[in-house]
Amino acid sequence: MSFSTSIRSLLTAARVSGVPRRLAHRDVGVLGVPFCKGQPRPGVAQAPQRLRDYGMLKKLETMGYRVHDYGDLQFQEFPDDYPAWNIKYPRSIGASCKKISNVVEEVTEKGQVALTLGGDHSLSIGTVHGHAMAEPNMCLIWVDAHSDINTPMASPSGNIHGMVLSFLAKELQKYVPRVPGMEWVKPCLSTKDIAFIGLRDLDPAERCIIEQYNITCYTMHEVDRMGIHRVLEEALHSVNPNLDRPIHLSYDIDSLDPAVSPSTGTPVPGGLSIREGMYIAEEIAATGQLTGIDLVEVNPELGSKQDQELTLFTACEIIGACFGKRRKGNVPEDYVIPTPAESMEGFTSS
Ligand SMILES: [Mn+2]
Repeated sequence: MSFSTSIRSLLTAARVSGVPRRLAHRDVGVLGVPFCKGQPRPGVAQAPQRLRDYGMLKKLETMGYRVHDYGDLQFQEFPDDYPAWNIKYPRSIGASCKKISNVVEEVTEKGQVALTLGGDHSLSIGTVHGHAMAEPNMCLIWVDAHSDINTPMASPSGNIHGMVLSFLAKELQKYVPRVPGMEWVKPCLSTKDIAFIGLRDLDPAERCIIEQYNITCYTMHEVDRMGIHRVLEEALHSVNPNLDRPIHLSYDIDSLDPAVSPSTGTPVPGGLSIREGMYIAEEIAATGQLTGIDLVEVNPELGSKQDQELTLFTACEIIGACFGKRRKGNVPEDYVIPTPAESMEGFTSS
């Protein structure tokens, strides 16, 4: 049986049976991370509260989940957090990510799906680390316009949100200096456990790393050439061929086209359509293995009011799909089509 036949039949079975293993617990642990120091633009720290106000967690409750909201994490201030090499705010980000890692590990061990609302993408050093501590066999799907795998020495900007994966991948440690604040990070992933989808803006070192370490990578070029369904089949096959590994989905809102998610710090044209973005979430949800989700880089203070609303709307649609909301419709387990006779019960004629 060829790989595509086997992964295709596994995916078909998953789509039909529908009830995700971990999602069957119906418990979601939500963590707000109002953090923005991994990149230069203020506003991204307001996203967790704005997403709550927009109704994201209510939506999950309506879908039948028990939502445990752990609120927004509070972070220690480091007044003298000067750069190490060119890396900006290493101590603040290091201490925050350590805290995030501990919370995500705890939430995962409780059997809850950890949903982390950012904040900028630097927080994923913490979420991926914590998830991997609880689920060592985990794999990672990184949906983003950028690959965020720059090494500190190669990064042109010094912003940690573009270096996340170099801190986490075991094979890349020879490129990573000792950074104050980051000493606690245990590289917990192999480059072969990572799959990228949606990339379209890569620095030279990032492209080199992806090629040298043969990292599974579907840029927008491959999405255009192959179609999103084949991209998902192949991406899942390469990191999770038997669909038996826990999945961490790190969803950067800038993976989507700025037409549907304009309020983000580093928008890049030519991104995923909302349909492709939803398809990715639906397919990964259907595997039943999705146990950790990050939603990052929503910046509700950028753009017009309409841009901001649209970005929040898009984010809520994507997260709904991650938790099993299907465009073909969802039927609750004990649902019965109502008949006129039953519908009359409760009405009294006077
Ligand atoms: Mn990113």
